[in-house]
Amino acid sequence: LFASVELAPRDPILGLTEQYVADKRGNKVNLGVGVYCDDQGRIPLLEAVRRAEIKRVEAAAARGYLPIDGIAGYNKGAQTLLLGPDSTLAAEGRVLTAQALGGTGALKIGADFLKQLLPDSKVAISNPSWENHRALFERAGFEVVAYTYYDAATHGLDFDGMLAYLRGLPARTIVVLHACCHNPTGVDPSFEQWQQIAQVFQEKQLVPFMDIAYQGFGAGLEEDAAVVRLFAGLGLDMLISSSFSKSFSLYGERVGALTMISGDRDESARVLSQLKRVIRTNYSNPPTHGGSVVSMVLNTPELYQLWTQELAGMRDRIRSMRDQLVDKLKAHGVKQDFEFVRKQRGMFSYSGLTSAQVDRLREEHGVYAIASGRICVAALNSRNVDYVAEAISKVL
Ligand code: PLP
Ligand code: TYF
Repeated sequence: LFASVELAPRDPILGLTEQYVADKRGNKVNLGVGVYCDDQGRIPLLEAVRRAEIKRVEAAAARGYLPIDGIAGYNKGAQTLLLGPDSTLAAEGRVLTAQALGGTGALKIGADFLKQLLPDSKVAISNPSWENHRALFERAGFEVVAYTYYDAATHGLDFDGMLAYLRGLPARTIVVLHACCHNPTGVDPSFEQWQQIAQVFQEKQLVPFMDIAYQGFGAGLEEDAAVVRLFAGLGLDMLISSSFSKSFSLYGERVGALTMISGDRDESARVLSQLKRVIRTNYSNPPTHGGSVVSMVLNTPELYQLWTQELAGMRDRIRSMRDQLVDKLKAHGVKQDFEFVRKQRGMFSYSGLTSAQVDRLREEHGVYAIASGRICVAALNSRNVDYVAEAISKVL
């Protein structure tokens, strides 16, 4: 039966972590995978999460099946993070949210839903984009193209190129947008640029599928949702996949959500009924624990307050690591300009290192980065940043 099965390639990012784990050197540093580590180099358990988990265990809650679309309070909380507490769209019943298995799960149920609705549409992702975007939408049956995005020469956005590409797409093309903290480049459009991008979506009737996996890691929870609110405010029907993996440091609990904004309450009810069908035939209903914990944090004022403080702490620590990396590169005699690293947002930086330099970093210094030159700034800490800067100075 399985004799003809071919060996599939490893996920380039998760595969690198396997290599890192097997590395016996004591000074190794994993800047590959997008995971936030604290200054001790550990994945933190947030205090807000810990308190919610204790409450949950003490309550000895039953573990029956959840509704197909998950926990109502979780969904409302996820929606409020995106649109704010006083959203008119939500009040009008035009917004639906379903708990999903991480941001990936949200993208996948969104993709499966869209394939039924728009079987002939293409999906456009940014060039470059998160490793899994292309594969996920192709698996769902779509042809995937890539829109102009990153400009290596400026370490910034090729905004004119992006607009021109989007303008050339046929109506109803599904366009995946990173709402903030672009993965892998760390380069986001400015709000003024987003306004122009939104205008193209209106004019050309493109379908926005926003991916927000790093809300709170850019400028702040509210600020990072500005693009979602901009598009929603213009009356664009859209899909949004949220991930709480990073913002709650709950990677393995698979906490995410799919939100869809439609024309009216009736449309929304029909869309939800079809989305539930997609979920039911995939995994029936989501798991209880992670969703309950996130829901408790989002809906308990003291825990919410604590969480936003902890999130701000993570955001500030990453910013400080960006500064320290740039300063230490200079201190190690690097003449190349790395100032762009300070401007990039979120966990990642497209460092401009070539794949040959990335190989040398790994082989000679035990510093792991993605072949594209992407480094996870959130894995730097006060103990390894100098070592990493020195290693980079040696391979440049
Ligand atoms: N989208 C982007 C842009 C990401 O970087 C990630 C990272 O994991 C995801 C989606 C997937 O999120 P999750 O880990 O919650 O599935
Ligand atoms: O880009 C990253 O590193 C994170 C983690 O298949 C990740 O988004 C990477 C690859 C993957 C799933 C998650």
